[in-house]
Amino acid sequence: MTLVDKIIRAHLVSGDPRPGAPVEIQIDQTLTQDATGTMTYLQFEAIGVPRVRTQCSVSYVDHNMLQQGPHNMNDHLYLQSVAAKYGIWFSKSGNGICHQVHLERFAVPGTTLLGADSHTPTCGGIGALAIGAGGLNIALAMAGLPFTMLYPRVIGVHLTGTLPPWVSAKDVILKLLSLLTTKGNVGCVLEYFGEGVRTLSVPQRATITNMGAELGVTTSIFPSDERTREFMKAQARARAWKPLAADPNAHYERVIQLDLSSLEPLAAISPSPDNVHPVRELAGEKVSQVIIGSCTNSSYRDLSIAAALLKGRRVHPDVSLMITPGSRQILQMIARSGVLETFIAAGARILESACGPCIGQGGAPAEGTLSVRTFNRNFPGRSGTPNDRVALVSPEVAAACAITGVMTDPRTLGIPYPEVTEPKHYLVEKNMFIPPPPDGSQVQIFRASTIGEPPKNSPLPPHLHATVLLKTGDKITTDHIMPAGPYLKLRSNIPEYAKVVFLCFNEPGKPTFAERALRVRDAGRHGVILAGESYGQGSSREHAAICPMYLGIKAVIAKSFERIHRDNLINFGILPLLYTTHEVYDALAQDAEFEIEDIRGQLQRGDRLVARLPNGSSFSLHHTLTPREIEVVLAGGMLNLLSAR
Ligand code: MIC
Ligand code: SF4
Repeated sequence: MTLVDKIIRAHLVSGDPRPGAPVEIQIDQTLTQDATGTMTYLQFEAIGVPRVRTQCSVSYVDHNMLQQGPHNMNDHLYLQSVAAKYGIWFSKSGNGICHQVHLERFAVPGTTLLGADSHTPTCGGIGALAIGAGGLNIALAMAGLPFTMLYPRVIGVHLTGTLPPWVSAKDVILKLLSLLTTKGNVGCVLEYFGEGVRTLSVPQRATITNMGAELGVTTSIFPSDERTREFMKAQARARAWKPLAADPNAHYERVIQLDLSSLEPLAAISPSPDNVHPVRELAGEKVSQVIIGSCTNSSYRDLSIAAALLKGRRVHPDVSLMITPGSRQILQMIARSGVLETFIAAGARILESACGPCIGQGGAPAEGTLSVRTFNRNFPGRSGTPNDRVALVSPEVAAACAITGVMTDPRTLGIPYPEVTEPKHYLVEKNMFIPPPPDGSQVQIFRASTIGEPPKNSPLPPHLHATVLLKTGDKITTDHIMPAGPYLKLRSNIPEYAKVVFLCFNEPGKPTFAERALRVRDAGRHGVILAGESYGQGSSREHAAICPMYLGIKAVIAKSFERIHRDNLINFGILPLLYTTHEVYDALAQDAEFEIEDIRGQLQRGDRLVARLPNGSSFSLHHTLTPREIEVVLAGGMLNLLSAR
């Protein structure tokens, strides 16, 4: 058995453990962050169980931290009170990025973790089966219900060799992104094995599993070995460690061979994390901004190696260098070790331990300039600047660019490779965690005017009178559907947030997508979206389904869907439909109208749907919905289905 087989079988509630088959698994731990958390907990409240039924649930505050206006802090106080009431750990704003902190304090090898954030697989670095999902799925898991997923196809990644100097974990995942791309990996899990594994520390492994999210895989996982034990011991959690590995003759669907010694510094350039080039080929391009941070690359080691390069040097006059430590533990440790002092002396700007510029909360680059970041995403406009140019790199490359002011392969600097070792002891204290009280039943929930109710959907209508509201191409990300940045503060207010659905496709002087959608809805028709391959890449934000639902969207028709977003659409009663021939895509223009008669009956009868155009001709669509998913869509979403029971 693979490691994935072992963990899934140990958590199997129902289903046939065979690749591609739906299975239900028990969830041990959950995590949420504030930007997805408010909706998650509003839905959890609606489900109505008195206390969480997981082994451990944690609510983090790390995304919305700017507190311009009351929105953010209203959310934080709401989250804190819900956590106390329902038995959830609360990690206060400033304590760090959810994935980094969860790895440090809570993640356990061999457990299942479901998180309301697409980078939840970070904890695969410690040997947990860590999966990102929409908030409603997290709410259901907290209520003790199993999580439904397709039994994954497990791809083995056989690591050999050792990373050469100046090459780091980021280059491993960038290499895999160049090989596998961001499309076509739905339903797979990457499982790492081989003698190269033990050359990587847990934080390095976590960089790799974190950015595995960009491949679109369900998760990525490393075995739990001596290095894992070392890390957990240094975090004063050795007792929670256990060894875990695939059987020596484990069967993988396929195996990718990766010799760590053969890698070199790489960079992924906008518009996609799979647009990967060797840094040496980009060398010399002027850089205006460098940011070292995010849940991908802000570990103690990452910041220490960047500081080692900057020691005794200064940031190039034309570069703005920003640092966001991944957690308060790391911030305190770099304060003690002198790394922080080195950054300050070199001319870096120190931001707080949070997502910050990674989710467009400040740090937008100047127009037409290159921003070099140690982050995981470079989707268009995500930085806050339209037509941005963002390079995703390792901390080593980022620090080199900060010194020279141009894209730089650090191997060319002539600096001896700094020796940075993992700390034997991390600084462990829990000042910014609030453990749940033994009995929360008397806790009053904090409610505020900026926090709305989760909107309700109506059941799927008997006939679909479809109007194509938008025709888009391939690789539409959830950042295209629901922008973050300045709009992030609207996450708890669906009617307001819905106004910016597909903002990037709005044209000046013309009605917005939201206005057109409401007009179609009020005319008694049903808005649909037509898209290409890999619709819904990126974030787990269920707002990319809730807000379109609020605007009356009933179906998305695409060539293929990404896993989390497909689940979110179904959870909120929006049909993910597929076309088999490209002719259907070509035949339908924006504003086209068509009818799907007796859509409810057609869905129940089979996987094909016949649609009719106004000229009388017809075309067919199909779906891959399970009987359970059909039930959810017919009811108009999971909450409707649950309340009907
Ligand atoms: C992201 O990196 O896009 C986010 C912001 O962390 C999201 C969650 C969100 O949209 O709130 C994610 O990755 O799931
Ligand atoms: Fe936060 Fe960025 Fe990580 Fe998302 S990818 S959790 S925004 S640091």
